[in-house]
Amino acid sequence: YQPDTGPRMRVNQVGYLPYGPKAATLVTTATTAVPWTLNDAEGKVVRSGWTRARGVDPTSGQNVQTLDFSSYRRGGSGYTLTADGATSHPFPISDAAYQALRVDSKTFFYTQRSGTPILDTIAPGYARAAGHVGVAPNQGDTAVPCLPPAVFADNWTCPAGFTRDVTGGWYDAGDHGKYVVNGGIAVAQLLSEYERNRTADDTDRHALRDGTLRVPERGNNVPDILDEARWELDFLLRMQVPDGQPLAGMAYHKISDTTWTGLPLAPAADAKPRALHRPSTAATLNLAAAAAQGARLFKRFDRAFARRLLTAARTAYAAAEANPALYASNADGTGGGAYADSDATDEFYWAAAELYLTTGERAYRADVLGSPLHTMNVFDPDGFYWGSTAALGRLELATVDNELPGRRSVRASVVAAADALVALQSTQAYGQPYAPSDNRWVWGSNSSILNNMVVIGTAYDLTGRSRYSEAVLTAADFLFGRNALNISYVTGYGTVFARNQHSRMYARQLDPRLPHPPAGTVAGGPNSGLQDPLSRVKLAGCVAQFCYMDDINAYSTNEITINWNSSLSWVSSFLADQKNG
Ligand code: 9MR
Repeated sequence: YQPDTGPRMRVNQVGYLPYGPKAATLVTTATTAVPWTLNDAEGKVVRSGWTRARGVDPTSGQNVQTLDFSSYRRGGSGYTLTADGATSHPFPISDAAYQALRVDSKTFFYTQRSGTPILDTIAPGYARAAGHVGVAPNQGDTAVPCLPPAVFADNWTCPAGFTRDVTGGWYDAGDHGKYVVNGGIAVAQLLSEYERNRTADDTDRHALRDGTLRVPERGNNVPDILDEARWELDFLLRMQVPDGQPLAGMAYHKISDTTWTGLPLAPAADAKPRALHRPSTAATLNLAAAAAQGARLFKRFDRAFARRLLTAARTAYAAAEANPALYASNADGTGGGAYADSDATDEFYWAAAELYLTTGERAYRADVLGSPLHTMNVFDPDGFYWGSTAALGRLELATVDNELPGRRSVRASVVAAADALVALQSTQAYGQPYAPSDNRWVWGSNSSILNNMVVIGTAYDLTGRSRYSEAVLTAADFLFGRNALNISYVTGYGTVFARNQHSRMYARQLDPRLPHPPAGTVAGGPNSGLQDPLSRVKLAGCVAQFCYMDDINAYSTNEITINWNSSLSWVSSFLADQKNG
């Protein structure tokens, strides 16, 4: 399999900011510097210089050179870069480069909504019937039974005839499952984006406004991003085990079909039985963390809802303390993702942090301070994700006002992590702040990159130092085309972009009547693990960045998920705020 990687000059196809950093990467056989030119739309040379030889880049196996044209600041469209006989895709230089993405990256959540019809007036081209509202052929999610307990080694069971209404929420990804650990981190990231708009200096407060996004709740005097978040929070509340049931207060780990549904398949056409899965400590704490954060932020808009959230968060946290090691199993991955985890220390830390930030109570503060993670570096350079959530707690403790003793070192730990990432980034010829030491990129590597950008962006918010905002902008170049495959990983953005991501709804590749994913959808990205049958065959022997293909069946490299788009959402908001460089 030989991907068409287009011109050897690699740029950010979405564009550069007039006052931002501007770098590009050239794939070449030349081992010493070569001259480059920047050309305007008429082909006139407007700037020139010499490249810097970088040798063989391990993440691609290519011999590459880089160039920097940051000093050129005139806005316009149709610019190209030329060197060594290669001319890049055209790109703009514009303050507006990321404005639309900030909105599009969130429309994704609307079209992923379960339990409600998707309206063409809100998402043109994406209208569909409500999924899983108890209308045939659907069997859920209004009365979902528990999975037969035989799947688990322990004795968890539900009383005969027990069912639960778990309608709503977002479909997790390209499948029809809804998973609490992943829903928790995704909604938390949207909430953090909102909260950042209140706490950070350098934002235009976009997330604080009503009427900014494509959501049906527009005009209800609640910021639209909170409306979208509430869709998931309401679902998370339904996933809490009710009083009187075994493990009351815990959260069911997930609800999904009992066997995998095929592709393509609209949510409303899913005829398979669905089931609740045994509660887990991790799901319970993710619910506690997200609900505690939601309680803090919804207080000014809906006090009753905020109270419900806080009660749910407290109850969940207490239930997790009583059941601290009830883990989801890797064996439970039929019909839905396993999302298995065998350590909840990080989830405890994150949940305690949110409960402390919301309530200020001593018990939660003591749990934050007493966590073994509190004094550790929780920032893995491979990025945080659903299985490793301590960084979310640390970022919150650093940015949300609080009186935690030792707060300075909390903030310093974020800046130190960002410094390490910026240092790593500077060694990378493609400019991504991600380079696993074994050169094996993980499932969802684009979200590793995006979440590392969140850490660096937070350091900018804490310090105001432009080296951090510039590092985030440079990292964005990678996602939008300055990479080994010369592809923008975000649908609808750039000249050549991912559009055949694994999804049962947006399966245009399989059925021309269906749409591609909506603009603003990020693909999982290169995955050295080749964990699906197609990639295993087509990408055998691939080097890191080449372990990706834009094919709907390559689900381990090319899926869509709420937790990856939530990272994109936070980052796109940060990028859109950097209008002046
Ligand atoms: O995002 C998940 C990734 O971190 C795991 O390595 C992978 C394998 O367990 O699963 C990913 O999550 C998928 C889930 O299992 C099923 N729905 C789609 C998710 C995204 O690919």
